[in-house]
Amino acid sequence: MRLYRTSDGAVLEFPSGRVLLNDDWDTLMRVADLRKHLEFQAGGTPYTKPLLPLAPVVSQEVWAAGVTYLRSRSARVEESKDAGGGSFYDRVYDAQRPELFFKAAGWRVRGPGEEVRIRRDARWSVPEPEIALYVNAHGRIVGHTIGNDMSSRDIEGENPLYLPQAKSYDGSCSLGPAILIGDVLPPATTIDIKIERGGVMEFDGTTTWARMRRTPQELVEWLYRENSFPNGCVLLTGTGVVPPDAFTLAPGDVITIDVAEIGTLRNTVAAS
Ligand code: DO4
Ligand code: MG
Repeated sequence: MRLYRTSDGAVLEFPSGRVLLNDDWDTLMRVADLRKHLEFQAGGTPYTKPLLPLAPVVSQEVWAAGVTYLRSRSARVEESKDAGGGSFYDRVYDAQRPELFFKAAGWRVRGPGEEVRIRRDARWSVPEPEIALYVNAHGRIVGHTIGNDMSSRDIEGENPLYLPQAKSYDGSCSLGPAILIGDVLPPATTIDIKIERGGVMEFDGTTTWARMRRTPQELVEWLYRENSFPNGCVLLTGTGVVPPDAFTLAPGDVITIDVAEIGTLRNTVAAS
């Protein structure tokens, strides 16, 4: 089952078709057993309009985990070595406590087809294709979607204390197109990213969910230790794909992230 947020309301997709739900988004995110709740909706009002998904988030906070893949660790060590930050990334990769940071309020998140942004004061910007967990108020994983954790690598690399500015700004996060309902994603799931400029492929990369060093439950457990989320939250799980150091995003670039089980999240980089 896939759950979409649309301007008509929440739309649930079964292999047999789509239905429009009566519950509003935040109510759904508060349901204790979302899968069971949704399974009973199959006989609801059919939804036959073309699907135009919005960002699948309303009042949920978006958090993110970092340095959960070897590729992210090596990229970060390299970008911050002149600032003496390299060892932080090495250490957090192996440490028991993961890196967790606040990424965006729900209203700041862009959906499929919307523009994402690079900071005007950044020289080196990249997308980060990630699996995002939907976690309910009880700390239970209820689904997965695709996330793009847009990042300014020069700002992050200059000083690790600049991380919030490198990570959180208008247009720095996109999510979608749908929540794949369920608590587990198969380890073999692949996360593919393509970046096109003027119709030409600039970068193409892939990783698998199995390459993440930590378990999703472990990340959730740390996040929920001292935080409560009455309407649930979204947790980006880190990137395993980083373009080569010579690459930076430019306005007009088209970023396409594919996870076959979930769908395609495509965004264009805004002009400014
Ligand atoms: O520590 C910097 C951020 C790491 C991150 O966002 C990632 O690994 O995905
Ligand atoms: Mg990231």
